[in-house]
Amino acid sequence: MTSNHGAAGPSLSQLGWRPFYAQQLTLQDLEAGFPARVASVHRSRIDVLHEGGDASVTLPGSLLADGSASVTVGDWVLVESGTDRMLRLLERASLIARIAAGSQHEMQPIAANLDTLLIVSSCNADFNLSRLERYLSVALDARVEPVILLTKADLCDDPREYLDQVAQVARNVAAIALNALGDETPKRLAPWLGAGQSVAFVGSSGVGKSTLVNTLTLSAQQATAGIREDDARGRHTTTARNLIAMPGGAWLIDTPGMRELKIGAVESGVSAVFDDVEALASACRYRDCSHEGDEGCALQAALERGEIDERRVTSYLKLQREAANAARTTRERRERERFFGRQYKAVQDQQRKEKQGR
Ligand SMILES: Nc1nc2c(ncn2[C@@H]2O[C@H](COP(=O)(O)OP(=O)(O)O)[C@@H](O)[C@H]2O)c(=O)[nH]1
Ligand SMILES: [Mg+2]
Ligand SMILES: [Zn+2]
Repeated sequence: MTSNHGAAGPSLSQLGWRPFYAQQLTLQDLEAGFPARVASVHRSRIDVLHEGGDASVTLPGSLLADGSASVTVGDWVLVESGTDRMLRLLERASLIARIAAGSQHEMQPIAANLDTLLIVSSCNADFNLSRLERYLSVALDARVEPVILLTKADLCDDPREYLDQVAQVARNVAAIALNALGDETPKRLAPWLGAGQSVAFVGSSGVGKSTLVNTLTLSAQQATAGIREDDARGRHTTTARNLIAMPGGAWLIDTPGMRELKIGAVESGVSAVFDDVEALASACRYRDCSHEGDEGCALQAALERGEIDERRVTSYLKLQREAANAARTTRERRERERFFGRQYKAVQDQQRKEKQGR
């Protein structure tokens, strides 16, 4: 990445700009403002990168009411020229969201416009197909390409055993066994780390995510683009960026939310990951078959014939249930909010009438 202090920043295409976003802007839009990519989100402001360098941008009031939750790292926004106010959020090519911490079941965007989700596991006790299926569901639901990285290949006898298992649950997904500390690692990941590509790492703690980032980053003598302290007027701005420039021109989205990814309403992702299971289940006698002892259950029959793995069916049912619960609680919350919104308005109307009547 270029310096933050010069007049010129990276080009739009280096920032990940695509025709998909350009199509959303009219000539008037481009006269009023310029596109910028969100590097970090604060309470009432966002830090962005754009062709001119970087900027601190004011969020519009409509977003503030939302706790600025609706803009997230990786987003493209239109920023007003001259005022540095955000005018508009552009439609996302992809979005990873999770259920927000706490009990409100609110969906919280975590990373927008990712191209690749690098799912990290190790060739050791961390290796767990059901966990991989969980991350795959998140990626496919978000319209992000998953790539599976199996670290610590140098510590195990035969990494192919792990790769073979992965191939059975993720037929069309790239999977690579590697040593996260290895010299050849940057080259092996290069296909997903080209200019303007946006990636994020997920995986349990200890599997080698930080090691991978270090290996990839140090390979080009690139320190982090995470901190800046500047401003001619002496205002101290320390900006912890969550959009980190990688050698080769890719962007790493690294947020706390990314590190503790919990599954949201990713039903279509679950369907995509388990298309083989769903194909079998479509032959169940009852459309609402629970696949847990119902009469005429095609999944149970396939299990008995040994045509499908019990672990995979169990994993499918579990993820499907979780995703459905997430969808239901989110829906209920929205309905509750609408209900209270109406109640509130009714009370206000009543009070106004009483005032006028007096
Ligand atoms: N030998 C070897 N050690 C690794 C590999 N990947 C990670 N480690 C080690 O595993 C430990 C945890 O890695 P870390 O990157 O902190 O995991 P994170 O929690 O996913 O960020 C560190 O001591 C790493 O050096 C690998 O591929 N080979
Ligand atoms: Mg780490
Ligand atoms: Zn069934």
